[in-house]
Amino acid sequence: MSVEVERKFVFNADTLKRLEEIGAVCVGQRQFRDQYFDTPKFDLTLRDMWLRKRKDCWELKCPTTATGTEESSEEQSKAAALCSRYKEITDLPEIQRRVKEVIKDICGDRETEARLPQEDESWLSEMNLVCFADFTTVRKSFTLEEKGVQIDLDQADFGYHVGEMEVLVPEGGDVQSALEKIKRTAGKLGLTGDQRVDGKMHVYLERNHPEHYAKLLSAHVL
Ligand code: V4E
Repeated sequence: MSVEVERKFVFNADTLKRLEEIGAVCVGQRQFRDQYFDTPKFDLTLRDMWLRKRKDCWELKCPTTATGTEESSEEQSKAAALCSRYKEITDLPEIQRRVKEVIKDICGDRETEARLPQEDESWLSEMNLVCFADFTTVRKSFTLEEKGVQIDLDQADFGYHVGEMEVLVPEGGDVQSALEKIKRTAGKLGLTGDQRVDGKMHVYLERNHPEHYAKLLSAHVL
């Protein structure tokens, strides 16, 4: 399990020029379809848990438990506020276990199989999970000299584009150093704004599922 620390940013034609100037290397372009799942009452996303299938792989993003020791100055806190941090779980039995924990809290201990073959998706209906978002993204990725920083420029098929810089921190690793890397990279790219930039899901839900979107806004998840 690792923690993803990332900052979203607005990009335009100048960003590509700037990336070249700061020595970013394009490591490729790929396309992927994302399908996100939740219960009809939004039990996962209202807990800021995001269950996704991408290219036949399952992933669950969950909030991290803040340690409270990471930001020691006001400047660091401001920089950190522009970043999101999520635990990324990719092991399917572990994903199923965590989702089951949530479902169990709501509907009691429903009988679900603990381990199911990856290709068998009956666990979704057993846990009352339905697909609420389905979209495709074209992603251009860049690496930088700054070790461990990846920059992605995403174009989603529903007409929204967004950039993100990301550092993956192994469990128990140094989140503060990841925040500093992101801050340095933002500086190199000339990102001056101090507003958080909406991710693809934010815009997707706002446009396609206003009821779900409104609930997540009220719960301060988005
Ligand atoms: C965590 C989260 C969602 C799941 C999708 O996360 P995101 O990193 O935006 O997607 P993507 O396609 O860039 O995934 P990657 O390829 O990096 O794994 S959807 C909404 N959230 C919460 C969230 C939030 N509250 N604020 C921000 C800025 N981002 C995400």
